[in-house]
Amino acid sequence: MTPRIALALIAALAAPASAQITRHGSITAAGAWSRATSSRASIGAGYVTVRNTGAQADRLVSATSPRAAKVEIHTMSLDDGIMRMRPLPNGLEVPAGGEALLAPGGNHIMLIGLKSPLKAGERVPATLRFARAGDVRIQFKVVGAGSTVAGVRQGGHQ
Ligand SMILES: [Cu+2]
Repeated sequence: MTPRIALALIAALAAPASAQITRHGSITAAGAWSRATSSRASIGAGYVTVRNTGAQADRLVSATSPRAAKVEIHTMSLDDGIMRMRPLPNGLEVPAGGEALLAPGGNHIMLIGLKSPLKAGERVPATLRFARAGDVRIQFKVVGAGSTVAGVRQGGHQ
């Protein structure tokens, strides 16, 4: 891959994440985004990068959104060649001075029981609850369903 193509790819990957940054205490949530859902979908996934500038580890323990009946913190793993997702019972650690990446193919925020489809261009509010930093409000910027940021198909849940 030439450097020029690599740069273009990085730009494409970063595009939906260019949006906004929310800071609360030592926790920063940046580039929250989600993919538009079909009219019949009852679930959606949210992605965000969480940074911890504090001296102690923090933990994303739960999340809520007015747009979903329930919100879970999920991880993804390969199970017999099929990507499956499951809730993280103890949430997700954000190491001191480090970050937790919630991205396609890996950890993500699962919006369950969508009250209405996620539409491209809108911003879906959510609150991330951290063990130390408390509540951090974010907005998932919804991008078109066709913009496959990482080309990951989601398994499980069906
Ligand atoms: Cu999930």
